[in-house]
Amino acid sequence: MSKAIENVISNAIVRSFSNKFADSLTVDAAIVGGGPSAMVAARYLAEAGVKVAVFERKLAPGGGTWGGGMLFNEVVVQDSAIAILDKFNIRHSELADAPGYHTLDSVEMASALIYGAVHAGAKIFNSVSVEDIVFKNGKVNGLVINWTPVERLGMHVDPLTVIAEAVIDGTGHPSEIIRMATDKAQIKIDTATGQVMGERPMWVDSGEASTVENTKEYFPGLFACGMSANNCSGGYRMGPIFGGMLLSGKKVAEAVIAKLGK
Ligand code: 48F
Repeated sequence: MSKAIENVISNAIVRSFSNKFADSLTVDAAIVGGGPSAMVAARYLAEAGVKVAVFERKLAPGGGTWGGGMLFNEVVVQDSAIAILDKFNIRHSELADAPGYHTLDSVEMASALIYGAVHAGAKIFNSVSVEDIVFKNGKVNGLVINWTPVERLGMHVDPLTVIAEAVIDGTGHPSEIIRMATDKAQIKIDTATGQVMGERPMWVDSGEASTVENTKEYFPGLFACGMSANNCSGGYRMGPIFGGMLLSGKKVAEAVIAKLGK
């Protein structure tokens, strides 16, 4: 008797997903959050031959990209990050009255960043929340993960773990993973206070520069990029300009590649 097509479909999905998931339980780099800095990092890492998986709490990766500024779905990127937009084939147009600044469609940007990361070989697991870190022998060794619906419903279900040489906190404004490390593992991170310093109010050019400057390894095995890096080091916020996020993603990838000797 030939298999029912209903069975063929279900089997294919379960097998294919299980293979992908099982293979991603041990990676070189695990990224938490699927925002713009993370997507750029994932692509550069994958292209360098680094085995990389991204865990994103929401159903749709892309983080704060989709909504542009106040739901006006356009964002601004400055000249310094245009090469990254071009690499992802994201179209942009320079402002006639403010040379050096470009507008682009935020939906095109979000979807192109995600596609670029996956197509380069990064694995993205959506609707997965990181609820803890693996911390062994004074080093961050991986992530503790569970389904977001389990987290949201407060279900009493034990998580699974991912082992990684490098963990990248791309969780945006809250720096969730670095905070877990300082709170639960009681470590001091590489900031002026040893703790997460917290984001300051809006100052666009300062925030853009400090996001990139503060993208680094904060503790052995634990890196931060994007708004998470800015928040860790007490930088100013910058709103819907994304050059700093894109450059931060590239910078964290380079730091991880150097650390792993890839
Ligand atoms: O905040 P987010 O977009 O990351 P980003 O790369 O970019 C920031 C900009 O979008 C914007 C900005 C630009 O000027 O200020 O805010 O720093 O995306 C962070 C992603 O991380 C996910 C969250 O759902 C979001 O999509 N995330 C946060 N905590 C967790 C997580 C967690 N514990 N587990 C999994 N995903």
